Amino acid sequence: MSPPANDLRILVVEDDPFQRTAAADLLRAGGIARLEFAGNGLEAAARLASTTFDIVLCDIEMPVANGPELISELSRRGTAALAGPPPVWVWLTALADDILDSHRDLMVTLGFPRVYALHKPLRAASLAPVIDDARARRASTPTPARDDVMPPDDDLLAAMGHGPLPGGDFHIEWQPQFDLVTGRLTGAEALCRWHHPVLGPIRPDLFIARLEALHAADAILFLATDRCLALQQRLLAAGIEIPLGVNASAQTLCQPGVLERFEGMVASARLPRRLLTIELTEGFPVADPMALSVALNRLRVLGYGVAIDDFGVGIATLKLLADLPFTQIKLDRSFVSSVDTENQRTVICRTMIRLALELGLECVAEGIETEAQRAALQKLGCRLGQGYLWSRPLALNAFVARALAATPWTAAAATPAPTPGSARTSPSEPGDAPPATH
Ligand code: G
Ligand code: G
Ligand code: MN
Repeated sequence: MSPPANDLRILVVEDDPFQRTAAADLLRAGGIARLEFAGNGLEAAARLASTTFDIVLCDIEMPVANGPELISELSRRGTAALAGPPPVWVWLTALADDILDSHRDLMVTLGFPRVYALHKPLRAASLAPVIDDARARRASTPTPARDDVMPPDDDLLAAMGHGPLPGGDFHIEWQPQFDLVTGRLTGAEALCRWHHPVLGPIRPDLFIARLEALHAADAILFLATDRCLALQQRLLAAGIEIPLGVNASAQTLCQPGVLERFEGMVASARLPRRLLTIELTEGFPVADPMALSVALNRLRVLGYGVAIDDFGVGIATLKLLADLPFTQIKLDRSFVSSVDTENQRTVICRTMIRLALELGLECVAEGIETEAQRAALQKLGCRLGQGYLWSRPLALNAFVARALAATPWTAAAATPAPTPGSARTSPSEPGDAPPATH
């Protein structure tokens, strides 16, 4: 059961005595008894380090140690910043929406799971959901999950088959992609997973970054490709013809011999190359732009699709898009997640979608979680997407079952509408009939 509101402990960070009294009156009228105050960001940081709060209501504009300075102080203090679990955080200001949004994102980045941004003057109606949220959080005893553990490199290399120890299981999961308008299955992305024998599932961004640093990430490209080819045989046998995406960094694609081996695998499987898309991941910097351009052009000439992953984040810049022969743009989740709520991001999404359309590229929105996001993206002209709204990444058999359930199926209906300038949808592309030998 949720605790009563009067059990909540709230910190109000506010320099102005009038505003402070107004907030206190409002909270006390709502039954909150345990109220504490700080007059600036430094006082607030000291209180947070010694006491556990359920909610913090924090002004952004303060003459001494304002909102940004408080963020910086909390970041500097690291794990010592908070005495207990993170409170529900509320920014209060009369400043413009973009500043509120930006402050909210910063707190999320700092690790605060629930962050609100409210305009002054504070009202009971806007505070009610915050109080409900804090009560619900108190009621559910949170189990602090440690999901940031990275096993030693030896385990990783062993799991990749490079070392003497059994390092656990690497496998691929499949996240289906859908037509935002018709709801049809249009493809899937292969995502690598590592289950460590002792520590359990390891976050992909952690182990993939280590593999990149060890120059060993080519192994997961080959693993993903191998599984893609096997899956494509099953899908084609069932009459299902959808492209599958595999991720690879610039570093991996530029490694000598990698493209040859990749192409050799696809050629032996006699898979039409247009049914494979290589997603250039955003994480690893491009050391040799010329080599990357050569690699992507080689893939295109052979008939593969090439996607710029997490567009707008990391290395996935307009410059990269301008220089390289992509066939698909993948809109990063960080933009998609607020496409329906934040004006600034809606504009950015609309512009990126238009850019894709005008360049004749497919546009795939990533991380769609709600119907509102889907509808907003559809309205902006984005045709394809993936995300928890439809499905998390699935184990092989679950994905195949889902694909089969989506039949009766016709290639024409499920393939995204051909776009001018996109070589992927042309029937005469060289990828259609790979040679048996190479
Ligand atoms: O599902 P998710 O948490 O899996 O993936 C986290 C990140 O890891 C994403 O940025 C994704 O692109 C990347 N990733 C997942 N699988 C692979 C892979 O096989 N190769 C590479 N290079 N990156 C991958
Ligand atoms: O390759 P890329 O960075 O785009 O990897 C996709 C990542 O996003 C994977 O980690 C995948 O598990 C994750 N993901 C896919 N759909 C969703 C979603 O709807 N919400 C969230 N939060 N993550 C998602
Ligand atoms: Mn990807």
